[in-house]
Amino acid sequence: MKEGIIVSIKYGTYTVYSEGVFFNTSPRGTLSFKNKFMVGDKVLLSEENYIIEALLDRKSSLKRPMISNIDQILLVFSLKEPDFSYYLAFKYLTYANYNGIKASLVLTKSDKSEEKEIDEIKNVFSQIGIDTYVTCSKNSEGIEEIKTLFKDKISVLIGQSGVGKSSLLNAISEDFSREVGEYSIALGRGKHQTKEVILLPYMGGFIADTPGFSSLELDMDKLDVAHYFPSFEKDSLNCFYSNCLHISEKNCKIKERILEGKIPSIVYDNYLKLLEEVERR
Ligand SMILES: Nc1nc2c(ncn2[C@@H]2O[C@H](COP(=O)(O)OP(=O)(O)OP(=O)(O)O)[C@@H](O)[C@H]2O)c(=O)[nH]1
Ligand SMILES: [Mg+2]
Ligand SMILES: [Zn+2]
Repeated sequence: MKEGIIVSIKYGTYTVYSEGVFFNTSPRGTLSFKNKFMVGDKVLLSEENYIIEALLDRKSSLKRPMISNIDQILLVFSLKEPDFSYYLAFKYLTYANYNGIKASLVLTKSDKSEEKEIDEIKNVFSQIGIDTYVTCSKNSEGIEEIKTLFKDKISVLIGQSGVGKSSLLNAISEDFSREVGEYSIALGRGKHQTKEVILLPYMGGFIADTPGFSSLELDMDKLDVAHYFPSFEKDSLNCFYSNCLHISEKNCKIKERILEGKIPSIVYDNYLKLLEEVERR
């Protein structure tokens, strides 16, 4: 048997990458009844006919976008068109944290933004230990730096439609030839150009291009948010109440840190907003 990884699933065709070769195949009948395969799945192929014979254990998996065995998430946000949103950034970071996957921020379209705005965003996220990379697919700013992140890892680009995920991939390597869509000012979003998750082999690892989504429904409750909100994880374990929501409970470690000025107020404001959203649902 040959080990490989599913890089795309489209119209019943499973493309598996193994030892530098792409195989268009499908799982053995009984196997596809038992399992729902996803891009990122490690599988075993028969040496005779390259049929998928087994699904190997998943290290991790995400529902949206649907993908498995991810080492890192790059949350892609444009500075303009669409405008950067702190709220969405915190929401996606909470989602990544909840799923136990390391996430960093990639800001795109730096050609459309002011230095001052970029520094402000970087400053907020560096205070809570999140790496931020600034890029431009038009003038190649930050592209060389970002290339080094992908070595030997499975990385996924996640972000709204039109932020420039596919453009970023094209800037990283001409070989990718990803289709790029227009951002519509009238609609305030991209045109959902990328329709399927696909893994692209790169520097001993893979980068996933994914469809942008316009809304992310969190399947978390308030306590999950209170625990997995970026930079809350460690301290929230030391709050007096184990179900502390860090609002006005006594001996709350998160509130202490805010009063000491160790958490920027924009972080806490967005936390309260996310709690509210989860409660409304
Ligand atoms: N000015 C500028 N425009 C950019 C940059 N990167 C991407 N764009 C434009 O943004 C629009 C959307 O780019 P895409 O790469 O298709 O965005 P996407 O995130 O892949 O969108 P979906 O596939 O719909 O999720 C296109 O018109 C790009 O030309 C950039 O760095 N600067
Ligand atoms: Mg795209
Ligand atoms: Zn608390």
